[in-house]
Amino acid sequence: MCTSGITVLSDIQLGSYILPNRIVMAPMTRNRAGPGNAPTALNVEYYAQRASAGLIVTEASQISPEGVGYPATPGIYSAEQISGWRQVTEAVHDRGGRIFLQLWHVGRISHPAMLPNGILPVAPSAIKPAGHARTDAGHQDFVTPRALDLAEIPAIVEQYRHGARNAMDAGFDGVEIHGANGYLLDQFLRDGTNHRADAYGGSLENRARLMLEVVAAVCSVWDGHRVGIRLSPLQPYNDMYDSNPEMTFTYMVEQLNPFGLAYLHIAETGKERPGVAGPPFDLKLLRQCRKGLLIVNGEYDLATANAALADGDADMVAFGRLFLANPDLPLRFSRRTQLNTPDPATFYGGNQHGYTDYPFSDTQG
Ligand code: 8OZ
Repeated sequence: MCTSGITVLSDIQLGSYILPNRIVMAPMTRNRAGPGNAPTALNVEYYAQRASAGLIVTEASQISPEGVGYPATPGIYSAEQISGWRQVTEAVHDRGGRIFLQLWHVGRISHPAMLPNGILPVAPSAIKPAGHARTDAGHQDFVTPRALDLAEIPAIVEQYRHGARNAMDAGFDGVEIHGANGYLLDQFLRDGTNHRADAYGGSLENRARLMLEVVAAVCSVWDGHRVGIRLSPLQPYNDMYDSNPEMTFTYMVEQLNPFGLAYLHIAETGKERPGVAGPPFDLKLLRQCRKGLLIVNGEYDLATANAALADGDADMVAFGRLFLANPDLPLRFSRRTQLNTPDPATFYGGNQHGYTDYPFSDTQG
């Protein structure tokens, strides 16, 4: 039942920005960065085409060479990468858009073949994920990662701070901390992957510590109202599990409140497979814990997104596949034009095909 007149096309204030609509382009790995993991002119075109989003969140971008886990994903640690991203932010701003960079460290979801000098991936604990890494040389079984020493953790936090500063140099409007989907921060947070016995493991307070230190570091560079964070409480992807996601994630959301972040971004994936990533709970609980703006993401369409906004279950809705395939998604929603169909064969890697050649509605008959 609709309780307000708010729709995806209503404007919204996000921190100090007034956004023209509530449609977020979800972060999507597309594996099309250039040499040196730097964004290219092709990436500039892709993001510029989608500048009518209320907010673009970029694909996940590594904060260090040790944080890389997949081929041709962009980074935010080198001068070349900053300059590539600057072309992206300028093109998006020229078209009136807003864009946040997603800060990423994959932790154990990597392979020596992807890492400098063939080193082992790092993780909270030496627990090998089931499955395989996607390396430059094709799929290879995951390896057992190396548990980070307590003394190494401050340097990880510094990598996030450095990435955040580089994102500012590259002209972004803010940053999103990738705390989701089984990557490093999520590996620390959930107890299936964190078996540490020091200040970063064991109790929930300890498991949440790294993520909160990273948030504090990023907020030392950017005002909190230009920082978002993404969590995925029920996501089993990357062999993730938590014995009590309701407790873990309600705690985390409450701990985040004092930072005054621009938004909390919840990836809802996994709710359709209750029990796989841990005992299920109603994600709406997080809405109640959250003081501030909430973005939801997970297979929404125009009708379900409008219903979520009208019912007050979220403030903005992120679209992944639909935005990938429809560069002018807000216009199509406003005109209720038919949508292009996303082609999974071209999601990851390749060239402009399936990337920048999805038609705009005004170029279709
Ligand atoms: C799909 C393929 C590779 C990486 C995530 C960054 O799940 C990703 C990702 C998604 O957050």
